[in-house]
Amino acid sequence: RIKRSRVILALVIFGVSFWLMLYWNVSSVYARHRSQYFGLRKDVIDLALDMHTARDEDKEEAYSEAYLKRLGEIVTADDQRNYDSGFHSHAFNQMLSDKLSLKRPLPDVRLEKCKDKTYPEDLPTASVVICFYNEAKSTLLRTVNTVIERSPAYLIHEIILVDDYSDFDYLKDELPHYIQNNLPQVKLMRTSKRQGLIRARMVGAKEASGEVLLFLDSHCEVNKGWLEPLLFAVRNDPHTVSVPIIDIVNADTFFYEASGLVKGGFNWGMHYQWDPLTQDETKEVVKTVEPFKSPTMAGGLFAMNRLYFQTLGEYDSGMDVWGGENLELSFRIWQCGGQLVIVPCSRVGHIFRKRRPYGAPRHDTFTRNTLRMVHVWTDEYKKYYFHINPSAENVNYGNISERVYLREQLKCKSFKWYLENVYPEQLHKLPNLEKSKEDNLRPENLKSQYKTVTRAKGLLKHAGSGLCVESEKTEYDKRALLTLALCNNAERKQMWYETEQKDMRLANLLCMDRDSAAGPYARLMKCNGSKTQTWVWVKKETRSQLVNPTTSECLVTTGVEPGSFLTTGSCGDSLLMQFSFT
Ligand code: UD2
Ligand code: MN
Repeated sequence: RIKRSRVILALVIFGVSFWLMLYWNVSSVYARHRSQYFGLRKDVIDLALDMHTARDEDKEEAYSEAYLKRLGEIVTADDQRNYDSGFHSHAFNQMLSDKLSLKRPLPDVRLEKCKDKTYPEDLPTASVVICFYNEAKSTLLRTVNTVIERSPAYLIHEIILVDDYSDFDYLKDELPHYIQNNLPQVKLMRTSKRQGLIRARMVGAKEASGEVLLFLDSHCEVNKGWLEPLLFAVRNDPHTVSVPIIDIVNADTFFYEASGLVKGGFNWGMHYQWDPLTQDETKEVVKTVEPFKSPTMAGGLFAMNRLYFQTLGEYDSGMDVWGGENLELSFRIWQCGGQLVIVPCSRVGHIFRKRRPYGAPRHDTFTRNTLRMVHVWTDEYKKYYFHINPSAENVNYGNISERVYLREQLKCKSFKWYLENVYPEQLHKLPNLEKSKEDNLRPENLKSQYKTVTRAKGLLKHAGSGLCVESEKTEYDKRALLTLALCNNAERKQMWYETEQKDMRLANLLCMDRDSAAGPYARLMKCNGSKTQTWVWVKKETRSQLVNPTTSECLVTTGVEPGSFLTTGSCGDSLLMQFSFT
């Protein structure tokens, strides 16, 4: 009997002290940090990972895919509801974003040479202008916080937030207080009706008084050393507009992915596109890490001398909500005597989403805006746009006389000049006016528009097994994987084409792709020029490996028997990672 009461007593003491300790621990952590976070839920794990206090291995962990996966796990029904409503409002994983620190560590993905580059101290100061419409709090504040954390304070003249008449209560009510109490360098403005991002940027630019305007989207994370090289490019020549490399913050996983070296272009539907640099251009950039010229910009992120922005005609205020302004500004810069460069040492992450979560008061602002641009800047080349887009002829685009006048005043060059001197690649891709629109968009004809140059053709042989890489199918099937098989010269499904764009095409049709979002294995996908389809041979001494620049990982097999799959992994000396092209 004595024994039993002792056991019970011991259990009670243990239980009480356990709960006390737990309570004390959690509540003090919350108390210390609650005030900083504008009502955002803070994960305890997350707190341990703040930039300044984290150990290096924790930082590594904090941006690893595994960590983000754990944090983003949907466990309860509440999680599910939260997750769904986040996607509904923002088209990204808001639930996960809300759990991540506002200044979470990011991998330093700059080219090696960028890391020890220095810049003069007398750089011009920047007014950072960020417009937003119904943005999520965590992504908006992460944009602002990373700018403050990762920029020398004396270079930030001010940060101007332009609320484009958002409806969300936390933006209308809480945000002004939060800023007043926590962010003295931030000015918050609100438009008196929905303007769209183009006019909202003009509102912000009017308020600015720094030497340089620096525009950002409201869901960015600037990375280490992002600011100085952008400002340096603009300081050296006020008619230069500089753009960072835009890295990818994955909308589902929030994983930070480095972008490859690409420049901005467009197609004849007047959609922006990324064009890979040629091999020689890439070599040059890796060697010098100097800014390189780009025919167009994506639109959201750039630095521009403020007075130059004004004299060049700001933006076309007749453009609504979204779209077209990026090509308009790009053409205007080049045709009217300026230049546009991409600065390889400056890196900013941006959440790219699959759809735009907001509507527009007038629908299809993209076509309307593009028409305004096409009629002012593209001269006789507009016939190619209309050939691809015949229905655009009936769309009303308003009055453009002011912009036509601006072009005369600035004595700008022709679009022909622009194509010949800035974007000659596009001259070879003019749609064929003899053929119908449908014919022009047919894949076999697109091939001539998006011409690829084959560098080599042959079997892709795996050194570890002596087997060759083939696909379970040569036509597109998202379940088909790449596997090892006995080499056979006559097999179409083993014939690889290595192109000038550094993709690997099977049977000259589909591209080897290692998109982690699509699954853990390499497979064939439609060729799209993305970096998950870029493969670079790295040949050193006895090594000969295929490296995917997205992750800097090497192509590797899961085994040495026929039927083994292909994936990528950390590069090493293993024979499993060695391939040759025969
Ligand atoms: C890209 C650009 C974007 C803009 C657009 C074309 C990048 C990374 N992004 O689209 O900056 O050039 O192409 O027009 O290059 N916003 C408002 N009011 C609105 C709608 C949007 O203020 O009525 C804000 C929005 O909160 C965001 C920014 O404008 O901060 C850009 O909008 P987005 O992120 O939806 O555009 P995105 O990245 O698809
Ligand atoms: Mn955006």
